[in-house]
Amino acid sequence: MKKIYTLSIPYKHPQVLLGMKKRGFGAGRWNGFGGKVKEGETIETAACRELKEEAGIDVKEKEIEKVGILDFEIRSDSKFLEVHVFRVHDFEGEPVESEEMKPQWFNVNEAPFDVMWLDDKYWFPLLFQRKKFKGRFLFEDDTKLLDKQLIEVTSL
Ligand code: CJF
Repeated sequence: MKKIYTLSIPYKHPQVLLGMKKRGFGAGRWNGFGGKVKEGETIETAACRELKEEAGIDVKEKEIEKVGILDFEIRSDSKFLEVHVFRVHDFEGEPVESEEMKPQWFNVNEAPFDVMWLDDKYWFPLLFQRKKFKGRFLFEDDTKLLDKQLIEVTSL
């Protein structure tokens, strides 16, 4: 079963806001903010909800821009994920730590790729080049990337 996820990354040049995931899937890694899209929710509504829940910030739907769609297969546990990536242009409130995430600003050139999902180093730089992308990543498990495809697209 394929599940749909959001992943939102606030970007105020030259910095991005990431969160250290404290529990659950991806714990111990820096990532954008996101999670599963629930029934009856649009992907955009889910993205804004997760930004509030995980980072404590208020984001309007007009302030998020879809920049990528990533398909993942994790073979070891037959997991399939479709992740919709959003760049967040503006928000209200100060980022606060939640039970899920500890937020921190990073310079775009100093993203902690060693402590992020293995796919991130490939598509993350496109976020800051005003590019849109589609990708497919095949993982054996959390720590082993077997295959990758990444293309730039004009529309998603
Ligand atoms: N950056 C990133 N976020 C993911 C997943 C991922 N790689 C796949 C697990 C192998 N890379 N998210 C999935 C869960 O929801 C948030 C984003």
